[in-house]
Amino acid sequence: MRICTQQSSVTLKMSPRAPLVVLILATVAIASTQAALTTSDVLKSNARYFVINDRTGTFWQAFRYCNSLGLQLASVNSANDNKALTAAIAAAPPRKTKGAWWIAGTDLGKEGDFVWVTTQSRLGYRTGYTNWAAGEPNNEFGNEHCVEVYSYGEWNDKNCDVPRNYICEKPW
Ligand SMILES: [Ca+2]
Ligand SMILES: [Ca+2]
Repeated sequence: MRICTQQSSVTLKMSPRAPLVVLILATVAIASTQAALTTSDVLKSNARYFVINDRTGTFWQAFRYCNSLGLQLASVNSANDNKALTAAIAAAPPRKTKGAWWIAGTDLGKEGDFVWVTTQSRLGYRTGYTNWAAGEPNNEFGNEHCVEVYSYGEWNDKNCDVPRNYICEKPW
């Protein structure tokens, strides 16, 4: 023990005494938001669906934002479309909010009669394809008139004023 202590003491004496520097690492909240999508990004992209995870809005705010990019709120007309939509959700940058994404379905015109507001065609028109979650649409509280899609691709009618991320598509 004694020998050890002495050796230790010698080592300390021989070492240059560096000043103790305490580095305080400030937690810098680096904005993890994605760069906002621009019309030029849209024009360059071959994608059909654009998942907007850097902002939220009501159904109509989502509608207008998509239009401002030369896009429209997303519609889904087949199982293939829905597959592409869920793939786009999975590939999108992470987001801070929970919940589903607005797509273009609504029954604001006539209760229970859902149309794509962008094309004025009924959900399932021609293809018969819809992908409602079990028990939906249920018009809960008599106040659900806009369609959201869950990450796994099923649809729900929801209060149009609830803030949501949303999905735009290239019109064709
Ligand atoms: Ca409704
Ligand atoms: Ca519902």
